[in-house]
Amino acid sequence: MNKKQSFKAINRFIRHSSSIFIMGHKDLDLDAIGSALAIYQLCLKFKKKAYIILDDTKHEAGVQKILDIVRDTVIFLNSSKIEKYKNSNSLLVVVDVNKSQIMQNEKIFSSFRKTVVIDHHDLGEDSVSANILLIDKEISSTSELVTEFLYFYNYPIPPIYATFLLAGITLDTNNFTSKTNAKTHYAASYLIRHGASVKDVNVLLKQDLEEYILRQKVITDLEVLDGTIAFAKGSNRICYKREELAKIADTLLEFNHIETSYVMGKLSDKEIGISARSIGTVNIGEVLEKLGGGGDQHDAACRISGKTLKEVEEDLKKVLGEMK
Ligand SMILES: [Mn+2]
Repeated sequence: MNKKQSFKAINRFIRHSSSIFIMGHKDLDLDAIGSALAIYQLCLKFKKKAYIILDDTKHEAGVQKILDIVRDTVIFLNSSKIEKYKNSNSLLVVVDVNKSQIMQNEKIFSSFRKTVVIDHHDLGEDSVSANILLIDKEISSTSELVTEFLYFYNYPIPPIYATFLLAGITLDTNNFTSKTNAKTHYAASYLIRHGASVKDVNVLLKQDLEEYILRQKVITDLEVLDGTIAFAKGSNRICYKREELAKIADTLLEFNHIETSYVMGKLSDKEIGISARSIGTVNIGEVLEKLGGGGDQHDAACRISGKTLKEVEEDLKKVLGEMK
């Protein structure tokens, strides 16, 4: 199925379902919540019952702001409650993720008879098989993909939802500096024409000062390998969020000569995370695949259990050495 056919199939699917459940990945980010809410408001426009499945208990600052804004108009459901509202004609729309183990709830995907996945991450062996699988791994973000769907049909989008989608695109492109092409800017301009506020996007993207300081500390302890690879490692005493490691990796690409960045840190006492970014010259997805992770030439990550930070660092350096 090409993209247009997928758009049409998704449109038909939503219109012919009795109720629509929308779900993103664990640890929602602005791209996932922005896409989910845009689909949600479309379902309401079609006079459908719609729900957003939300199991996360803690939220990243920008996501929390959005949840506070929409709380009174959007129905969020914990996945333990969905059975009450679901029937055989209910549709599950998954956004910004295609692997069940990182969805808000790992188990419910298979309980739906009708499923759609809309995502910009590469498929892997453990990806789910949905009735409609709309994957565009060249596109910046799921928010851009959803925006494309909206303008394909010329569906109106309320300004506030346009702002959320623009925030998703802005986050995933690191302020339009990576994975951005003319279509990304077209999507952004479409959203701005529909009332998206760049000023409000900046508020949603404002960072937490303490987290910023924590990230700066990781960067001060940086190694540059072969003149182009930035390699940073968190403190052994601190646990980091995956998004924090990703943000540090993004930042490192802003410096002269740096083409690839690897940032590793403890996610918990049992788990080490690595986040990698590249300007596109190295397939970092392939590098991290060797350690059990995945991704593409811009964006990759992995999580490793049962090893120390030092051991993971050695493993990664060994892989990098072998791949030269
Ligand atoms: Mn995304």
